[in-house]
Amino acid sequence: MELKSYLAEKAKRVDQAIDGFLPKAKTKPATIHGAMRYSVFAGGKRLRPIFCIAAAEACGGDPENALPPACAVELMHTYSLVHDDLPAMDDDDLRRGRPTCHKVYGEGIAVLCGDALLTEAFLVLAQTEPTKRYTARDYVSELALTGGSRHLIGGQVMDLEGEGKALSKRDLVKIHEAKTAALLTSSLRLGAMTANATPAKLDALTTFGHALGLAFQVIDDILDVTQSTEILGKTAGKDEAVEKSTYPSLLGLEASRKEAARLTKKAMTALDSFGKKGDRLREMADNLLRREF
Ligand code: GRG
Repeated sequence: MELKSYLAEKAKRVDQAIDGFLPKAKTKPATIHGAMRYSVFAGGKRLRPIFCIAAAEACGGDPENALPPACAVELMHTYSLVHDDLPAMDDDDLRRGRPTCHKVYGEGIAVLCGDALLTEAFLVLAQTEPTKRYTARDYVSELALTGGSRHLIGGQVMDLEGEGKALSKRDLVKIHEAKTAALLTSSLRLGAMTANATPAKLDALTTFGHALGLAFQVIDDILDVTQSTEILGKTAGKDEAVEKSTYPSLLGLEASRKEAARLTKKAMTALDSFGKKGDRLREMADNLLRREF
């Protein structure tokens, strides 16, 4: 199947499953369920759930068994975006091209909406079938470790505390590991766990997810520089009011491009043990880094 059709088909299946898991919009109190659905069904790419499903397939598993963790990682991702957009954090008015949750529902409901999505993520994750090697304890530990203060939240703290300061490359890498690479890696690992993957396969996916997540961020930073200089008369947005350390600002553009290439190669090499079964993951990584996904 062509990648484009594969992505569209999997995104549709994930959306159907999330729709089935979430309380209906009219379930009382309707405001919170409306806000949760507004935030989740806002046109996200479903990158993490599709990587979760593709990892299950690469390990010989049934994609349907990977649906609960696939939905759980998307719910956790959406919670992080809703909270990240709040006035106390990034104070953004738009997300995925639409008014942010707090702009539509108010700050109090947006805080609760994020909390509810995070809680729901674990309720959904609990529906994952155990395999010979992995039980509910393994699934929950995987996602909780990533979502907690050691990774996702820790990364947000480092980001908040680093605002207006010149960060080292080491600090920048730590932030991207925590904010981007960790959840991508757990998505892959959870999918593989539903396929009863060997620990060696989980290790390979950890290396792949980590390198891919970092490469994604380096490329994001490079595009920020190269694309913004092309836009004439661009007015500074809220993000630009606070000077942020980026790969190009720390290493320069050329070294950043080399770093992106090094990380991309590392990600691809990590898939060697999958042989042809890793082709879909390779294709997705390639498209993600070219920003065609
Ligand atoms: C715990 C409040 C809190 C925040 C955690 C994830 C995060 C930290 C903040 C979100 C902001 C951000 C830019 C994170 C980097 C991760 C990233 C690349 C997010 C965008 O993900 P996409 O491109 O978005 O998959 P869509 O909209 O397609 O789902």
